[in-house]
Amino acid sequence: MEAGIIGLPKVGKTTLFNTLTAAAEETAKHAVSSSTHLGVARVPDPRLEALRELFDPKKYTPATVRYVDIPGIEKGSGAASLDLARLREVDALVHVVRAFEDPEILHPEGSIDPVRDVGLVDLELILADLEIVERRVERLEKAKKRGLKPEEVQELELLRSQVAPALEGERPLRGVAFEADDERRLRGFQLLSAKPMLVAVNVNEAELAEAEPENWGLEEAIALRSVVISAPIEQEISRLEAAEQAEFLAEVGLEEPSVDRLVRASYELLGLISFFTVGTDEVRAWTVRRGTKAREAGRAIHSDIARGFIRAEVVGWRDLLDVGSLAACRERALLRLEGKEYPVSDGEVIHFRFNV
Ligand SMILES: Nc1nc2c(ncn2[C@@H]2O[C@H](COP(=O)(O)OP(=O)(O)O)[C@@H](O)[C@H]2O)c(=O)[nH]1
Ligand SMILES: [Mg+2]
Repeated sequence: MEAGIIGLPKVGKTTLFNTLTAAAEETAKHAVSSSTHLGVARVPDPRLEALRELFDPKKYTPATVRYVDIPGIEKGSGAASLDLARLREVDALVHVVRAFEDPEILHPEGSIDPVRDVGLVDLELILADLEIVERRVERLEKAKKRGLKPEEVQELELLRSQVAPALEGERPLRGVAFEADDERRLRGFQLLSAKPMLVAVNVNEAELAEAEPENWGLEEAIALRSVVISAPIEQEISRLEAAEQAEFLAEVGLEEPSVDRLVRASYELLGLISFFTVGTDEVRAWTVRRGTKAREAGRAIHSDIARGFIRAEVVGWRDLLDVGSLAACRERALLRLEGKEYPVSDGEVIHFRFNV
């Protein structure tokens, strides 16, 4: 999965990107960023870490999310300031909004107001979408002379009756409930305001422990999920050794790094879950959509597993840790045999039996 980090200039996007992907891109107060950065974040997962301790494997492979750090969006640009081509490809958007005060860093609007900023950036996405939709409608209208295919008729109807009105009313498409067929029709357009969005509210260090997204009324904004972070603090945390990290987290009143919550929230936003495979060779997390059946989950590992699928041996990660080995789980009937239609749950350890 790939998420694009967007927002107004100087809100902490690159600081967050650096933390997530252990990169070191420029974040000086007065630097102007104009390039797009790409990095990979390991999905932090205490469950997988615990399994690693148990198996002491040669190889450890957590799930990953790719993040793209896009230069700041300028108001009124219709997202022209965006690396649009790159942004269209991402599965989800992480919108960083500024809630921190810092007299040395000018806010383009002159004041701190996360809800307003969410609206500003949404508007740029909406305008970029509207341009695409209007162009498509125009083309289909022209093609009417030669006669439209049934599929084109439906597409035109969808764009005219639902998509354009929402965009013209300045409503992001992610808040519109489309029928499954219409959603499929729209997918090819890669519309920006239709992408799932997570808002990362970047607050001052001092507010981190108490801050709730509700404080800004963000939950009422359209179809959003939000998490509170303090980008510089997160960066500091990520540079500490594990023991120091725990101490520091306690000091700032956090149970875990906020970026961990952010990555998990991105997962949930996209309806993704992880299942694990374990052994002394490798302990590994695999990413699938929620509701994926056992045989398809096997395909994430290798097509042979799906082809020659016999059974999935399934146990919850907690049970496996409590009991200490797959063999012991089997003895205590904690290891279940499931067929190809079994819907995999988040955090299950699976051993596939297959035959090709
Ligand atoms: N005081 C304060 N400064 C921050 C915070 N987050 C980012 N900054 C600073 O804001 C400046 C711009 O950050 P950067 O990550 O480059 O923002 P970008 O333009 O959105 O990529 C940098 O000097 C950061 O150190 C924060 O939560 N509090
Ligand atoms: Mg930047």
